[in-house]
Amino acid sequence: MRRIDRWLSRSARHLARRTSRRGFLARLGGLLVGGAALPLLPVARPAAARETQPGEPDPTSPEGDPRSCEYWRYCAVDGFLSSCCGGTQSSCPPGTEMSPVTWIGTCRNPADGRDYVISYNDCCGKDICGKCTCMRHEGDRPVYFPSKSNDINWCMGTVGVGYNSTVAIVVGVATEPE
Ligand code: ABN
Repeated sequence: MRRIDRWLSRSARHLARRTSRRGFLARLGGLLVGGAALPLLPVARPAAARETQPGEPDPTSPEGDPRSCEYWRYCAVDGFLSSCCGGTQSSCPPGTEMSPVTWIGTCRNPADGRDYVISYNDCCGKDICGKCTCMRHEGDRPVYFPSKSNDINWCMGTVGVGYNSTVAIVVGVATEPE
């Protein structure tokens, strides 16, 4: 037998004498379970929580949580938040229809400090949702300026005129008038 073969065979026999099959399986099991538990450790949790949409603030803060009235896009909302009613901040709950007529606000995004034009569309055709009432009135004008008032049922041009909730859709970056 060549020298390398003799050395390999001796090492293998030595290893076999020192390790039982049960011990090997126990160590392998420990490695697998330990590996699976790693993401649960406290170090990994904040990293996972920081998974933010690009251009959106931290979702663990009220300004970044679409189910909170303090979410930045809701600065001029008046109604119930679609995101608490089965929809999201930009999509209506199932079974409702988004109003094609909307009112517009301008809100500052704390993530980048820029102002954005937000379209507040009512979700229509289903009973009132009643969850997450949110009344913020930045730039809101009295109802006798209908195009600038958020206190109007904008369920117009939809199959059902009953108001359910409201979404806040980013239309674009607000620019200064020239
Ligand atoms: N646009 C929200 C709303 C709906 C009904 C009545 C008042 C305000």
